Amino acid sequence: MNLSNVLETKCGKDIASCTNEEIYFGLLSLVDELANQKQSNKGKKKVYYISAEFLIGKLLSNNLINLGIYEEVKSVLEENGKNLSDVEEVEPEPSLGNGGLGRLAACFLDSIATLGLNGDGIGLNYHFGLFKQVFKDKLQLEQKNEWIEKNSWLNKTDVTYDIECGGFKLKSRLYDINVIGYNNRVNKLHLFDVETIDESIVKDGSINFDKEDIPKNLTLFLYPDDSDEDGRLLRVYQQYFMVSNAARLILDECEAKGSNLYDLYDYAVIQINDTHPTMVIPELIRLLNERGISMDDAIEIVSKTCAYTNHTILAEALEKWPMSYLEKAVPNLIDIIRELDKRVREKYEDKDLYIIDEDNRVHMARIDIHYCFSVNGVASLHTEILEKNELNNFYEIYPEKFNNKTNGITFRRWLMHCNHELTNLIEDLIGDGFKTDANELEKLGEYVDNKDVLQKLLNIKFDNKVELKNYIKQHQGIEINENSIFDIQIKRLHEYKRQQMNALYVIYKYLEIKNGNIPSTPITVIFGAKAAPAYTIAKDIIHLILCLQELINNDEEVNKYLNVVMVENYNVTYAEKLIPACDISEQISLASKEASGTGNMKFMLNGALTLGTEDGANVEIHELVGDDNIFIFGKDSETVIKHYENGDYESIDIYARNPKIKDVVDFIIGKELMSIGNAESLIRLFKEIVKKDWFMALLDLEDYIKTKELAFKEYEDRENWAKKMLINISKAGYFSSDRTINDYNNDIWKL
Ligand code: 8GP
Repeated sequence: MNLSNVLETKCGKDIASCTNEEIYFGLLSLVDELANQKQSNKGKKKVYYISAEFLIGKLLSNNLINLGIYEEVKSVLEENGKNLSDVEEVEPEPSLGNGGLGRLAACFLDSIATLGLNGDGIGLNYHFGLFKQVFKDKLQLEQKNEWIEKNSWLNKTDVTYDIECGGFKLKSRLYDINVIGYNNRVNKLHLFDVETIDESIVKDGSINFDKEDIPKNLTLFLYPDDSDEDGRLLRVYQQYFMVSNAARLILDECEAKGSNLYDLYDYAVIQINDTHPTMVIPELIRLLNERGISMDDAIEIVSKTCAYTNHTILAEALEKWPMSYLEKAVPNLIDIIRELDKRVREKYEDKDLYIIDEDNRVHMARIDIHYCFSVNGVASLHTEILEKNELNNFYEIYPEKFNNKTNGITFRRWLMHCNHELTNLIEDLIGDGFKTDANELEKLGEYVDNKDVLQKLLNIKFDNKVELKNYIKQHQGIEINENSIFDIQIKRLHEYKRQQMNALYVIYKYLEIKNGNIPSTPITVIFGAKAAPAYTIAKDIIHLILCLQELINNDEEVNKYLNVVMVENYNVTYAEKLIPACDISEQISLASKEASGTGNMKFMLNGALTLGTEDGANVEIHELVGDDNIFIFGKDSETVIKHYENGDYESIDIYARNPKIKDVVDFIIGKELMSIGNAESLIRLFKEIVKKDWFMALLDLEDYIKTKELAFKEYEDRENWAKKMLINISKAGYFSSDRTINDYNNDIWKL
């Protein structure tokens, strides 16, 4: 294929005279054409990964890489005076996910296709996805995030279903996105939409709409505000719509391949990504009943087909729907859910195992655990906590169902695409085998004393820092110093992730500098996070960070040594710029609360050093790199769990006892911040930390400050730091999602 000619035909004119937009649409159409030509061998059994979120990020460059034409396209564009990264800028980022759970789903699709496995994703086609974050007056505002254009990666299909909800019928339509494996097969991401959707009911500049008008609003937003009952009901409708479509599609596909439905599990395995898709269990049972299969048989068939992944132990995230909501939204499922509950009650006396509790709420995770054949956590520590604590009563009766699958990330996006320079260096040193076998990164260990290689690593990091600096300048007008230490915390905003503890460190450092204790190397603390629209304290934390940003960056005495930046609308695209530029990766959740984390893996792979607690996959990173190549602090999960059990943690004791901590916390409501910030918000946050501090930021603050100072000190020895970087990269192979998916396939899916 002569790429230059093909692309010119696609664009309708010579490349040199095309706009970046025209080139983008030309490439999009070319990629889809090449993908559709790839005949994937169908295979008898397929995994269906059902998820409310698929945080896929921009697709153009990744698709070019996976098709093996990235370099060629790049040089054809260059020959015509065009730049591929300018073309990438034109692509809108699909906003189909929120955080780790959604990004994991996207990495998994990449690995499933790359390993040549038969597996599709199923989810919803949210028109405005998760909101777009804008900052105004140092507060987060939410706006709709439009991403669907006339030409997009979505391909309209002929598949439609009539879905019956409480009170009305909805006509669905399936849209597909091609999932192109690296040098391998093409799978699908199936996204269902409702035909009657009406984008015009959302007014510009807001995320408000009539929550009761389900036929018009169903697929507008991911996680619509659930602070009122209409919002919560809408979520139930969304979940049911997603799984009812999924169930029908799965049954249709399996029957077409010859299944008599009694052998469904020979044709399909359904991975339920957290509890959002749980209703697929009763819905499948219902559809099998409709097709003449008895209740006993249907339950057995479905239980042998479905597997469940738990992504969090936070109680608020384990969904419990009031029966009254289900009666209203999904009346067809009520009898089946009652039947599933009855069978549990007949067997067990422990009320904590019941699906329907005394308050008539339906525990979605309990449906999953009783009626799936596999239950997995997402990192060793997380799975251990599920087995020993959170789900211990279930583990006692179903030990054989529980298993661990430590998360992973796709190296195509999180190395090859986002860090070309580092990829090239690695390839020069050890060849390109690591692209398909990530364990080969271990070979980099040989270079740990090679000064030339270490210097190259530092140079690449520096270049990436300059690039990030320019990007932030261009997008937010904020100037940062590329010669400073880049200390980065990017993830959803949640108190358990403890961005507030990092903000308290910033205050500590500010006060130190004011007192004449100047750091040897300047520091730039970077945050990126969205807060759920109804999560008040999370928004207060954003406000605090934005106030600190203004205060510090405008203080001539301090800003030479310390800067704070909260990037606006943190998303996958931003992550791809931030991660390669990072020196210190902040993974500071309260031990036991972060199921795994995957940002920690991305940073490590790109040569950042972790500053973290013994939580989630940090534990496994620590084991792999050893004590010398990571900065660990804070109380361990056992201690934390005991505090919760005994109810004996009082932040006010720490605040009152430790004058240094008191000064730092008091600063939140001191004159400097109160004069530029919103008093109500700052006072509320101050009180929360002093009186409640449910996620124990003060418990670890002192150790955090100490360890962070140590990390900054070690940074001074550049060569030694580069060694640590190299060791981190060389040990990152374990966290390839190819490894994770192989584990899922060997232990659960058996495709
Ligand atoms: C996240 C976990 O918080 C994170 O530790 C883990 O790495 C990731 O899942 C992938 O396993 N959980 C969520 O994103 C989550 O629970 N989201 C809820 C809002 C749906």
